[in-house]
Amino acid sequence: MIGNRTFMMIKPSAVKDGFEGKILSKIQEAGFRLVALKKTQLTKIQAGVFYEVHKERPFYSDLVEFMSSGPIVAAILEKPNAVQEFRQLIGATDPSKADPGTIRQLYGISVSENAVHGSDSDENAAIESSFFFSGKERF
Ligand code: 3AN
Repeated sequence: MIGNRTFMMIKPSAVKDGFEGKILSKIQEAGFRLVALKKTQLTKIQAGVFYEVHKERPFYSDLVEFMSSGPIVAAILEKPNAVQEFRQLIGATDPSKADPGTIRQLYGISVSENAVHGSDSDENAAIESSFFFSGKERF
């Protein structure tokens, strides 16, 4: 069964640049409903746990450093086939390779500072959502 929820984060660089409103409005215009939303800052330990799957990759420590460097905006989004639909809306990991009009093409700076994170599977969407939100914070 295809899930209808995904998890996303607006990364510290895009928050610093003040793109939260523009990005959220693009997400809503694309038909996603906001189930949960918060602005918070990850500690290094939390960022390390969140990106644990990338532990062996050479960019892991820079990624943890960057993701804990400033506030982020986290959200749970709802739409049929949410994971795939959202990844299409954000575009390729490298903003210079992302399709025109995608969030990463519009607001990304580099492969690491690529504006947003989007879950890559229904399973990870559930794990990542629970990392940030309790049941009482979902509507
Ligand atoms: P995506 O976020 O598109 O699913 P992943 O899962 O391959 O991409 O990578 C997770 C995060 O790690 C990316 N969002 C990006 O910020 C960072 N990342 C991926 N590849 C690189 C790289 N070669 N150099 C620096 N950061 C990277």
